[in-house]
Amino acid sequence: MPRPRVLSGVQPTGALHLGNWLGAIRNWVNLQDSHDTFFCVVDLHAITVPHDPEQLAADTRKTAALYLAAGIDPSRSTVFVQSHVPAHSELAWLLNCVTPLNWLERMIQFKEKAIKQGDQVSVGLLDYPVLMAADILLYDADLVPVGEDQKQHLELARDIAQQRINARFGQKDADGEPIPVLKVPEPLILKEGARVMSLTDGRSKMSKSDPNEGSRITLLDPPELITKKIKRAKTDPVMGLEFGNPERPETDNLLGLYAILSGKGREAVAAECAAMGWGTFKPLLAEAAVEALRPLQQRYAELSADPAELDRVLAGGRERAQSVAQATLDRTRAALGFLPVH
Ligand code: AQP
Repeated sequence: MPRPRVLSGVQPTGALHLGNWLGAIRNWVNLQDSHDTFFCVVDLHAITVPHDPEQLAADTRKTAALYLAAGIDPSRSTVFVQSHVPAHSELAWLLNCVTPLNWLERMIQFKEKAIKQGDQVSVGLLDYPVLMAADILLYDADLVPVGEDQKQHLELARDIAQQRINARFGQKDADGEPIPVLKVPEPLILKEGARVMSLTDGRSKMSKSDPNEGSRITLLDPPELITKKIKRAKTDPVMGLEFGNPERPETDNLLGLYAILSGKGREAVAAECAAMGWGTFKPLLAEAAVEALRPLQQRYAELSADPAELDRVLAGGRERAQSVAQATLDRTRAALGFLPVH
């Protein structure tokens, strides 16, 4: 039995933070044992908001290196840069032409991000979910790990594949059974999938694009900076620390981080911190964060010393990704009636 295939990626839109690690990349590491894993740096998505070219190039390398530093193993996973495989852009165009505009206009993430950009909002931002559909569908992914914020986009990818491509352009076999053009992926809801909130507002998620750097701990923050950010993190004046009180989102978030980063788990942490004040708790959390990130930061430093090694990994990943993607693109082109290339 082939192992189920999983595809995921992160945008190189800035420094990766604890949310990206605990909510995404750390879970990918475990999937490598049981799944056929494809992880890409989705740089084409990164230009759907205004960007700086030098920064994009630097962040793309950094993001790829952080995948490896976090434990993604190129001998078990296909690690590549999205724009190195042109089939992403080409399939996105084919899917664009069958996707109703109103499906995109109702995407929540588009509405949220578009409000921030006013008149400057690009067609690319509206089209983001179609490119994401192309990313997933190109690799015949069985499963896509999704957080709450990406569920709507995965649903759209499924609808495009099923209703707009397979139902319209799929053939039937001799028994009248449909032969799908594109594989319809399922969401992979990870039990351990942590949602990490901002250090300055426990009701909004930790995010690369938050203008306040104090709102996030990035994976390459040095120990002193981690300690300083945690010291300044928003808290509340209530004595004793507890999980799950909706009036205390910051407490829930910081305790949750401590439970994961210390490896102690929620039950032990709830007992340990029940009577604690912030002055005792924050240094503990800071130490747990510094220690949890230490091995990753060490591996990152080693990788940075050998840029050619990262280039080799990305070239190998591109080659494998390209061969899978091209087969899907050719199948889709043929189904839509494009003349084969001779
Ligand atoms: N705060 C978070 N908690 C848990 N998971 C998170 N992810 C992001 N923030 C958190 C997960 O990280 C993966 C990659 O995300 P992305 O870079 O594609 O875009 P994003 O979700 O929009 O991440 P950011 O950091 O908020 O970036 P910006 O600010 O650029 O939009 C996804 O699996 C996501 O769920």
